[in-house]
Amino acid sequence: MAEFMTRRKMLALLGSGAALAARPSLAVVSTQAEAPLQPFTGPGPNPYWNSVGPYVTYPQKLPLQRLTDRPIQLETPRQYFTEAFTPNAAFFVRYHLSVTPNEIDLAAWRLKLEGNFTKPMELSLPQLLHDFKPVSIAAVNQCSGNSRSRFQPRVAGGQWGNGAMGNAMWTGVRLQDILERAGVGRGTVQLQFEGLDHGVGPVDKGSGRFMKSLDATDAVLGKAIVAFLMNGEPLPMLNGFPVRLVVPGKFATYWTKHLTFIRALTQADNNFWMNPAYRIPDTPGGNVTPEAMATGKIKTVPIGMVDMPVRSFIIEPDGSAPLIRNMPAQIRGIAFSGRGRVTKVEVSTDDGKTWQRATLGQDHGAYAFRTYTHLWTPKSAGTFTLAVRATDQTGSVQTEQAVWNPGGYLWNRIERQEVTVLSA
Ligand SMILES: Nc1nc2c(c(=O)[nH]1)N[C@H]1C(S)=C(S)[C@@H](COP(=O)(O)O)O[C@H]1N2
Ligand SMILES: [Mo]
Repeated sequence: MAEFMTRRKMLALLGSGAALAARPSLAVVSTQAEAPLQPFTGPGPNPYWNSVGPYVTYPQKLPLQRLTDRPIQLETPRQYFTEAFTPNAAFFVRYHLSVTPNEIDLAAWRLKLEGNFTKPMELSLPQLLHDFKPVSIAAVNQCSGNSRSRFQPRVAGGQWGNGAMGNAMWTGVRLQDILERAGVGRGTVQLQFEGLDHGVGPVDKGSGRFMKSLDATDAVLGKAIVAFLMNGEPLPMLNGFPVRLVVPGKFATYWTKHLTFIRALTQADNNFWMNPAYRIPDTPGGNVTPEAMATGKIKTVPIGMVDMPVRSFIIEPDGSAPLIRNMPAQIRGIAFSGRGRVTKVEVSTDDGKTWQRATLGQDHGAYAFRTYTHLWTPKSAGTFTLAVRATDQTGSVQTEQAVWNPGGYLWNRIERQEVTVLSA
């Protein structure tokens, strides 16, 4: 019977039995063309959670989803986000330049403090490890362009799904302790950070060195650390071995990997990676329209001027298997904010019409992932749309409002997951 139905459908599509016999493969093509393709990476009702690249395995890494290979950009698959701490081997990777270090001679390596310091100096790794008091902080490293593929209209740049983020326990030396030792000179307006990677960068932009700067007056400098451990282990090479800058609450673009140069600047940094790259409209929420942007009158500021907005994610269920009516299902995932700890996570099982408070997991500090769980027993069969929204300490709550800016930054709309419930 089933075979007959299929055959009849194919015959209808092809118009005649003779054509079917002659070219059987056409039937498959035609049937697929009948149903519109799901949008893989947004926008759309239920885009893939991750990007769509193939799984690739780099040294010290589990199979991750490749966005580009030069520069190396790898996304963390969804299943790793059920836990508060992202395993080092699963942590996403983002570079801008094609030449990245494969090995580092630790005996020769120095952290160089240059420019307007009263005592410019070079610190060896043993000095960093022994001369300063180590501190630890759990903090989320999230790419400014995380979830960029959701933007509508689409914007240029890596079409990340949601996996350009990760939380780790970072251990290292307070940046402030290092700066004090070198003595930040009078008239220093910014501190610039640079690693060991290089390359040509975007053609003709003078951008072959990835340099990022923070204002000398930015309070975040007091929270930043020069980290040599990630979840208690040396950093994977691709995540910045031997040391990287950790800037709690700020987007990852300031979290310089392979940190080797710290420069005290007496003039604001205007290199390509500060301007025009990584800038947001100086508007509420960094939001703007393509039309307004096209006027050329919108003022922009470095994305470092803002902290990461509150976000939350549904990790399970992921829609890959049906739920069963009257059987309890665990809805779980993570939430975080760069602006203050997550105070509330709410889950909806009716597409955002009503909300229930989820149970929060262990508090690992204001800058970490906070896990949540919510037990749901579907009472009927059918298709349901789950949604999740988080609130942070500042009272900021996720909304249905989709942000738009030309860089594809700051996405934090309420996330959804469609699930099917069967009647057992
Ligand atoms: N040296 C160096 N540091 C860097 C970058 C880079 O290209 N080079 N990219 C930044 C950006 S934009 C991101 S998203 C994070 C990614 O960190 P990860 O690769 O450890 O996940 O590194 C930041 N630090
Ligand atoms: Mo990034």
